[in-house]
Amino acid sequence: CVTLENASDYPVYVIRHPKVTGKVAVNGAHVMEWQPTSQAHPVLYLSPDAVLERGKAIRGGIPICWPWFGGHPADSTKPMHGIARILDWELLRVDVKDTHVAMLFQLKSTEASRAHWPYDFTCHLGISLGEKLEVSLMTQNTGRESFVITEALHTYLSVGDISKTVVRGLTGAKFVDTVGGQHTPHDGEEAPVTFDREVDRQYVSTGGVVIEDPAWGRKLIVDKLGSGTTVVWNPWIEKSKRLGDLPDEAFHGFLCVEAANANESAVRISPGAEHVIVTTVSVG
Ligand code: TA6
Repeated sequence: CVTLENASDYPVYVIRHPKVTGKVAVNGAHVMEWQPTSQAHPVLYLSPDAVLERGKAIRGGIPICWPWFGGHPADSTKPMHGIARILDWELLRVDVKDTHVAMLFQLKSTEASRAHWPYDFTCHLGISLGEKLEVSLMTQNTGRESFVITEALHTYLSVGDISKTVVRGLTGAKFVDTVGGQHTPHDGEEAPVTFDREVDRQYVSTGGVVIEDPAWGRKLIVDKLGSGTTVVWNPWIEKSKRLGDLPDEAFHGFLCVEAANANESAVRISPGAEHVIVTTVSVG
C-alpha cells in the first residue's frame, strides 16, 4: 500500500490504496499527489515541468513554507518560503486503515538548518490521505529562547478553467495584495474572489473556503485550523512565463489556496511550547 521508490536519488513514498492514490516526497515531506479514486479529475495540481531534485521546491502539491512565508524577513539571499520544503524529512510511521492512509514525518533542527535559522526545533507533519486530505504541521520549540515563525501549507488545486472559478468564504476579510512585489493592504470586498489576472492575496481569515469549479462541475472545500491567514494565488500568464517549472498556459488549470500564518498572524513559540496548523481538502 505504501512503497518507497527512489528513482535517480529522489525518494518518494507511493500510496496505492482502494480509496486513494498519492505520492509524498522525502524532500520537504512534500505531498506531490493525492487522488481519491472516486474523482475523475485530479484534485491537487502538480506541474508537468516540476523539478524533482533534492534541495529544490516542487511546483505543485503542498509545499511546506516554514519557518518563514515568502522572502526571508531580513536576508533576501535565503531560500524563498523557508527551509522545510527543501530539506529531507524522516518518516516515523505509516498507518493503513480501510478509509485512509496516515503518515507521520519529522524534521529536527540540525547544523544545516541552523545555518539558515538559528533555533532548535522539532517539526512533525501528519498526513491523512483518503476521500479527504488532511495535513497538519506541528512546530515544537526545543530550544531555550522564543522564536517567531510565519508559515503556509501552500496547496495547489486543479480546476477546469480558472476564468470561471469562484472562491467563496473570504467576503469582507481584509487582505494584503502582493502582486508585483507590492504589499498593499485592502479592506474587505463583498464580491467573491474571481480570476482575470494575477491574484496574490494574503487574507486575514481563520475560516475555510469553497472553490466553485463550474468547468468541471464540482466544488473543492479547504478548511483549516490554527491559521490566521488565507493566501489565494494564481500567477496568470506573465508570471507563468517567468516560472521555468510551469508551462506558460498552466495557469488556466490551477490556483493555490493556502492555510497560512503571515503578517499579523506570525506565531511566537516559547521554549517547550508547540503550535499546530492544519489544512483539509475535500471534494463537494
Ligand atoms: O503563495 C503565493 C506566493 O507567495 C506567490 O507570491 C508566488 O511566489 C508563490 O508563492 C510561489 O512561490 P515559489 O517560491 O514556490 O515559486
